[in-house]
Amino acid sequence: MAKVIQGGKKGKGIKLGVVVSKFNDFITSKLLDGCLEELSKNGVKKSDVIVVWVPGAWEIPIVALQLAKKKNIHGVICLGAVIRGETSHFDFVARGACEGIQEIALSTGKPAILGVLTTDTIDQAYKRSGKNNNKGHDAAIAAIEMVDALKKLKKI
Ligand code: INI
Repeated sequence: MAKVIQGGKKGKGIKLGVVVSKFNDFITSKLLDGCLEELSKNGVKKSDVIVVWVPGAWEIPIVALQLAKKKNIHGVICLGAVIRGETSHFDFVARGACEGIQEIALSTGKPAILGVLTTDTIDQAYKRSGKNNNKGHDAAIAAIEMVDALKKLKKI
């Protein structure tokens, strides 16, 4: 019988950092609400979550890295909204943020969850930050599951 490992939705005792960008805050504040609500629903204590606001998605990785390096933080959730404009700026910011976040996970061994929307339009961003479809909510679940899965992996 194969040994199967999967992270559960057990948030109790998990300490997380949440980094959220001010740029497009009409979207990112909704991602943050969805994220915090879901963390709480799954047993993560409010006092175990630290939220840091940064200017834009470009600035997310440096702060998320500092948080992820801390002993008492199990993982970080990164929330942002990069919306395509008329220039290639979008591509640089989106790629820098996403690759930076991935690098944090690989260099620290802690989950760094990608909750940065990269959309062509504001409408697409709205659709992914609403009550029923909210990527902040998905990011919260991913963080809890990953912390649990990595904890289990350490034990084998
Ligand atoms: N930052 C975002 O979070 N989303 C965007 O859509 C965006 N665009 O399109 O420019 C954006 N730019 C700002 C960037 O993240 C930095 O804050 C800025 O360049 C200062 O370093």
